[in-house]
Amino acid sequence: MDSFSRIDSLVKSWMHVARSEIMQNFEKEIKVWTKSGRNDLVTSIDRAVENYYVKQIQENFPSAKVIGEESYQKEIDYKTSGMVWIIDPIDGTMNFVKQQDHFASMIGIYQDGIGMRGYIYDVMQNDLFWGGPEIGVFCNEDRLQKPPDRNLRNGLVEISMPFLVHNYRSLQRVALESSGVRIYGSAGIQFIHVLQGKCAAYLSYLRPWDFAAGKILAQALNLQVNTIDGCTLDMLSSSDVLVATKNAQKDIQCLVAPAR
Ligand code: 2AM
Ligand code: CA
Ligand code: CA
Ligand code: CA
Repeated sequence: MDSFSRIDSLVKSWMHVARSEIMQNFEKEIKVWTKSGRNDLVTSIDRAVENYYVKQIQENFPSAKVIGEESYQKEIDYKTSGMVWIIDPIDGTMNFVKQQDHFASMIGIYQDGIGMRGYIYDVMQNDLFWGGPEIGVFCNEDRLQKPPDRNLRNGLVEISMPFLVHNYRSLQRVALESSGVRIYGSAGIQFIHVLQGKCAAYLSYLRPWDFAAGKILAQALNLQVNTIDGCTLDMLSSSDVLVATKNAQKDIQCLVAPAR
């Protein structure tokens, strides 16, 4: 098993290279394609950053398995044993295209199903959040303190647009009970807000690469990361996800309607 301090310096250097590539490409024309629908985008930069990470991982860790959003193939029989890297090259692609802001690059590393390292890079703020269970969480070189255990009434919540407009499991009740709702359109950026204590909870339907890194970082700060009902997330399955302080999780679970 490689020492994780070596892995940390490698991953940070790759993410810094990816950031430079992204920043340089703002000057050029970025190709954009739709995937499942008009709001589900992928760009030439998503693909280039993912290919770059995969190449680096394969060169440095030839036995590791790699799952990336843009190269994910359903038919591959992924196993959680050994070292598994889960990549979201650009999280918040719509923001990347429309705003050139509020997007993140994310990598999560699991060893035999246990989260070892998460990295979420807020590219435009140049803030790299990284860490894991043994070392805690850092923003660049500064250690993050555990956020206050706010209850729902005293905290902002971030709820994905589909959940809120469709009132999924009566989540509008949660919105009304909270201090207010914010929606940013990037799971990575919204994980960061919970890590920093800027909001008490984040609720969304997420795929493995959307939560792989954030789950590791949030749990290292005593935050709760589960399904809305409090079940453990399967690292290879999509699911509804609640990231929250312990108090906000309790409050939210009292308000949500049973799953149908
Ligand atoms: P993405 O940009 O990497 O696709 C808001 O859209 C957030 O939800 C983003 O973090 C986005 O990640 C994620 N997301 C998950 N599934 C999505 C989908 N089908 N369409 C758009 N965004 C999705
Ligand atoms: Ca996407
Ligand atoms: Ca994503
Ligand atoms: Ca993505």
